[in-house]
Amino acid sequence: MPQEFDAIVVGAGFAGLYALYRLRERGHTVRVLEAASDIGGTWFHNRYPGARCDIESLQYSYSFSGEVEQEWDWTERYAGQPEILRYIHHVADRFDLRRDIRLNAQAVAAVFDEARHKWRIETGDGEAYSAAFCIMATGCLSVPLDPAIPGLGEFAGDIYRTVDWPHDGVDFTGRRAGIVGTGSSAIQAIPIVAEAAGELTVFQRTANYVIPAHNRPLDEAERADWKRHYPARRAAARRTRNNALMDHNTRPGADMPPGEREAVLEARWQLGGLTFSYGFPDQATDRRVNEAAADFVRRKIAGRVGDPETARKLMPRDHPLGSKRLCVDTEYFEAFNRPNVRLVDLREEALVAVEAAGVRTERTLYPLDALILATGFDAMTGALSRIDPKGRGGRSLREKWRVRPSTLLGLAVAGFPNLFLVTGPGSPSVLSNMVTSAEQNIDWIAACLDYLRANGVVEIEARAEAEDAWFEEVAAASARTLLPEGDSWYVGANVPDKPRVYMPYLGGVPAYLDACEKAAADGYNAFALTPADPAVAAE
Ligand code: NA7
Repeated sequence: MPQEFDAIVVGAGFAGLYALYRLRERGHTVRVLEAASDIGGTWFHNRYPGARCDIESLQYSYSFSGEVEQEWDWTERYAGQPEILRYIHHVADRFDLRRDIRLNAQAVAAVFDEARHKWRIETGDGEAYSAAFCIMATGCLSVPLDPAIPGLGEFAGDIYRTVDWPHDGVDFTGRRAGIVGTGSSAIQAIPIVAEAAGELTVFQRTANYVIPAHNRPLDEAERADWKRHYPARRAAARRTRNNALMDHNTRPGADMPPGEREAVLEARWQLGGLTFSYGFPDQATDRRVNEAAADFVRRKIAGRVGDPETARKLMPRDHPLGSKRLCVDTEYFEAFNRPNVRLVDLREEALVAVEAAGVRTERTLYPLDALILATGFDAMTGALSRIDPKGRGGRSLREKWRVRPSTLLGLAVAGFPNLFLVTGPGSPSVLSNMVTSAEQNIDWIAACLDYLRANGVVEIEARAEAEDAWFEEVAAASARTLLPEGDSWYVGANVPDKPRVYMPYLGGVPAYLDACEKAAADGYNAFALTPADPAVAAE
């Protein structure tokens, strides 16, 4: 017999832990199912050297508890993985969350039982659970992709994946290391591996726009200032496009004299990190402004890399700035000035295969002792497609999303009653501060469950026409920008056969929050609500 709960939450990262806290507080019985051997989600898995958040720590943290805000002291502007994981453990302990979390319990199947209005969820460890509601807090970057490179299995050295790095670290001293990928993970790892390794060969397919983090320790005065102003700053952040205070400029770049535009870009560069996206409100929509920012970054690369030929290869030219996620670095380009680091441009010499001795390109064999894969994720839809929930009439979510990843507000899917997503496709999600956006989604879900309970509703399901309308809205928001042009994980370009759809909602957090609020305030008109069946209720 399955174990019965009011709600099952899949995933014990930032989102799943908050879902547990919030739903438990509202009087629901909840069980969290976590595939890993401990909590933390992204921050449990991604332990590669240099792993660090690209949103500032004072903002990339829970807002639901004033006490936690006051008692936790972030040590750096951008927190590293160990510190974020410590924070997650602190919150879990403080609110006694662990007692309702089952670890090593990977959800492998989820089937909606229409007669009972309940989800049945099975885990890889052979357990079964039943609940009226299933909340998928499965993460947006949680299913890693091994690259389709022939011969990976032939490699005689060690293969490491950034996403499941050995917990006690790797000693690269004196070894010939190679790394495939130059996305955010690789860009953080490369300078650190380069310092340790005998040699490091970087295999780059696409050069990326990379902005310096200017990471630094936080001092007591800065922390105290944030602690004094947290409520007001969180509220202000929710009125920004991305749920984060990043000093968003409001003056368009299009009509600015070039000298002035350059000054704005230089100021952004000095601010560092993702703030570079918010130098001009038209940077993502006006090609000339975007190109001015892109050209600025290329010139900075030229200034940071000693060898002009290497600098040229490191300059992105084939996609608008921001159409792949901006990377945030500490000494990334400087690593290429080291005598033990070499760049292989796979656009000039394609990767042919991995062999026992190393990586072979069209030109030569690069002998290696260790190979690091930093090759990305099946983003936003990957985790759910893998579980493949079966909704009304046995309908498969994987099959539905094979056509297009449509949702209503990134929260619900037509054909899948009582299933909720957190930061799903069609919400601002990965374009925003994920912690705050997850909290907002979960607060919406919790309020919805209150409403259903108060009104004797046993089923809630997104209406297909409402979902279609929201999908069009999401598509229109991205069509107003240059951002779908890049072959990014935002559009699923890194996964063979994935439909090319810009998945996150680009209309900004305020518009999204308005839409969520409206969807609740009008009595959930965009959803079909089913009242309790007296026969089942009497059981
Ligand atoms: P990303 O950003 O998806 O980067 C993956 C990298 O791996 C990227 O440079 C890819 O090149 C490269 N890649 C993937 N497959 C191959 C093959 N077959 N050959 C060569 N190179 C390949 O993942 P990250 O983990 O770095 O970052 C993910 C997000 O985590 C990041 O955006 C932040 O939000 C945090 P490509 O660009 O596809 O040519």
